[in-house]
Amino acid sequence: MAAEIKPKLGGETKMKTGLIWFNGHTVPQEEAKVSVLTHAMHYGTSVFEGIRAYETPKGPAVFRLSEHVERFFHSAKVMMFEMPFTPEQVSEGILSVIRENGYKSCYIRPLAWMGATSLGVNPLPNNPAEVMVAAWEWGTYLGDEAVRKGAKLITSSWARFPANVMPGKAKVGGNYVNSALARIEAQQAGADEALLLDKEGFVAEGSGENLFFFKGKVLYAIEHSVNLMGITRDSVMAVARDLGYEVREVRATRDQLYMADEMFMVGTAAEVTPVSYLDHRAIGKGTAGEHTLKLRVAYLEAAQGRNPKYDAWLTYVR
Ligand code: PPE
Repeated sequence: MAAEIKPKLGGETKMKTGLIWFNGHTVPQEEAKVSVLTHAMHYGTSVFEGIRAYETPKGPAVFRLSEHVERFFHSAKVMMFEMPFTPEQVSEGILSVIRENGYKSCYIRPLAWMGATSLGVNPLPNNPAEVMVAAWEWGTYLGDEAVRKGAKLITSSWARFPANVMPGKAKVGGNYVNSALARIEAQQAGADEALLLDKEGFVAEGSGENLFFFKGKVLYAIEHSVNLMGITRDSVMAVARDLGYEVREVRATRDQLYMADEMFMVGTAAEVTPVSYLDHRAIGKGTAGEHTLKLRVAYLEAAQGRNPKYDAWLTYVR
């Protein structure tokens, strides 16, 4: 006799996100449900963003909202999604989720996906896309210890996909199967995060972060090539130049990273996270680097509205 299987309730999750902006309306999380025949669930046909809002002296503010919303619509364009909302409406949805949940600071996840109108690989019968915005309180991405002592990385056996295999500059759900495989491998190996190389063996990016390293006081940013054009990367390069660092964009090899004085990862979720070890080799002193920590402080000052110079990056939630 077959064992009794107790199905989990649809939409059951341990994550508490409060109110969600779901196709234009704010609803409780329990009501923001989709069909099991959702195209995106079968084929990864979704696009998303990761955005942070920070507590500032003038109330909560979203960091680089317009750049994130622009990338969201660009990702949708790559997938030929018809978006049923304008960028202004999605921006307003983002602000309303923060406002209505009463968050002081949070991580925001806009998602657009191909719905359940039809199955079969071609997604376009599912146009227009469906859209939601959720938000939750999220602390450090890789844990406080990784920020204090530096994260331990391993190079993944999974390569970052070439530009003619997947659209790496679009934040497409399906791309993250590659990230998830790398992240699982890192976790199983006892590391905090995975470094992915490109098909030629050059350094690409982390499973969810762009990479930088220091040689002396020169800051090297891993060039875009196949990587996501990170908004944090752009912000950190600007902040570093303002602090007087020389910044160069390079194509680097993994042994070049072993020889670096400092290394760190950046992303909306990861912010600026120092790296202490790569493939069991200490980077510099094997701890969080001094210039890295200086950049982390300056980046957070900008994001948290504590440096008026970067006020144009903030959208206040009113
Ligand atoms: N590369 C990848 C592959 C990536 O996913 C991110 C963001 C970045 C670089 C940095 O991009 P930006 O956030 O614009 O600076 N990763 C998001 C998803 C994290 C997750 O676990 O989910 C993020 O940081 O929000």
